[in-house]
Amino acid sequence: MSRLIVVSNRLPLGDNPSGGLVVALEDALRSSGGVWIGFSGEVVDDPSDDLQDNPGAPFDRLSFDLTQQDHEEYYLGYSNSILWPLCHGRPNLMRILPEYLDGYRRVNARIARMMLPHLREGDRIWVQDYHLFPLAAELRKLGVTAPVGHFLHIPFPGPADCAALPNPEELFEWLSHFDLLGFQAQRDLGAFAESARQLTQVTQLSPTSFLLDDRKIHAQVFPIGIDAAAFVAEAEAAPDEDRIRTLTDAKLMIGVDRLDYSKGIPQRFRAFQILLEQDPELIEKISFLQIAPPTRGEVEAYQVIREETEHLAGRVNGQFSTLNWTPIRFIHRSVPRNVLAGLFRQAHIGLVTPLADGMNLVAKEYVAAQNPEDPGVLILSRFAGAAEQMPDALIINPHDPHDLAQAMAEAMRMPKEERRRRHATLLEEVMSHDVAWWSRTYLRALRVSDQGHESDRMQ
Ligand code: GDG
Repeated sequence: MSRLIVVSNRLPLGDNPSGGLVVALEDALRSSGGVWIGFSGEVVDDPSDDLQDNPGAPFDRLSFDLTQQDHEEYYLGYSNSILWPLCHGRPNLMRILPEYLDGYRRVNARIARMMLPHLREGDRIWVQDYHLFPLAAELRKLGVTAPVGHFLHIPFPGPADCAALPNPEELFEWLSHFDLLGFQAQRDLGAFAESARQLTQVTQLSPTSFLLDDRKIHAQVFPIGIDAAAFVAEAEAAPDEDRIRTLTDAKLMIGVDRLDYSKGIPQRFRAFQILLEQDPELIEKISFLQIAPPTRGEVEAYQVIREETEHLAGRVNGQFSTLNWTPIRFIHRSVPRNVLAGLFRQAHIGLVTPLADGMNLVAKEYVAAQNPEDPGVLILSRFAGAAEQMPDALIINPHDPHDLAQAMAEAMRMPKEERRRRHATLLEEVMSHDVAWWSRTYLRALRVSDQGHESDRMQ
């Protein structure tokens, strides 16, 4: 039996590792006696170079700690102050320091070394996300010939952005050691092909296979989904006492995002301000709830976005609040998942307006949570990967506050008939391409790409 080895920056720990990814991979990991490897979340002075076992899950969980320096250079530095802004089209927010790249290389090399004694003949390795681009190259240096796949959860940068990296050629060198690259959307596969063409030696052999630095790799689109059936059940069971109450009969509009500059939260507040200015009939008729748990607070760009959003929400509230109504409620904390599911169901409008986003799972959760008899309206940015699969949402340009305000007005007044028609198509998509479909399809493609390589090796 071929074991599945998953490697991600963060190991899912805790008693209730209920993230969609965990649910999706649990079956594959359990049935193949698989292993999940990742960072424990502990920053320590003198971390062990042996992976630590974390019992309590139906598969093996092996973790490593990081030093403060590793955490700053590999995680906050190269991953989140260079790659994250770059992949989200914001090279101006990059902070390039040579030690970030050194730390990123060093930690990936260390993870590969720590993995080695745990690998067996026949294993398949699936690496998650942008923190671990060099991992296959490091494993190959140590003689590992197992199939290694990568899935990128965020957008792939186009040539102009890639060229802003301190090491664009090295990025493609790293990628050339994977057997299969998985992307969220056609947009990303296209950006990868175009960036590779402009910045490195590449021959495209077919729409999904490339000769990159003389190594054959496959690259395909696998849009990630949610654990849809479970989310529907969660929304149906959500406790009534967690519903939002207002003194007016206002309809709820909801946004739920980590407080990240890629998510377009200030643009939402500006659009909402325009809506209330242009359509005063909607005063006291619409109430906007924005839940935005903090994230990566050590990175300066995140401190800036926090101040900007708080300032804007205060300004809109100051301008429009009445004695009975506050237009924006801005919650800068995390809310329990079942409460979130109930709020999605209650909300007449789901607002998903990132400036750039790999997929955006909130769009899919909002759709799954609706009552099909009387569903709400999803407003979705054309720059979310999800837009490729969800054309029946109201698709908007988040940079244009007038376009967004117009969509809010349209959603407020959309007849039930149209809401039901749009929702039925969206729900069908969310249910049929759920997270289990995603992992099955990816792992099948990894097997096929490895068979292709085996026959190449035999020729
Ligand atoms: C990356 C890519 C891609 C948010 N606030 C609370 C809460 N959440 C949950 C949401 C959703 C998840 O967090 C966020 O997922 P997203 O997809 O929106 O965004 P990223 O975190 O940026 O994820 C993204 C994803 O990877 C998967 O590939 O879709 O494009 O950037 O599930 O519901 N959950 C709870 N309380 C909160 O306050 N319980």
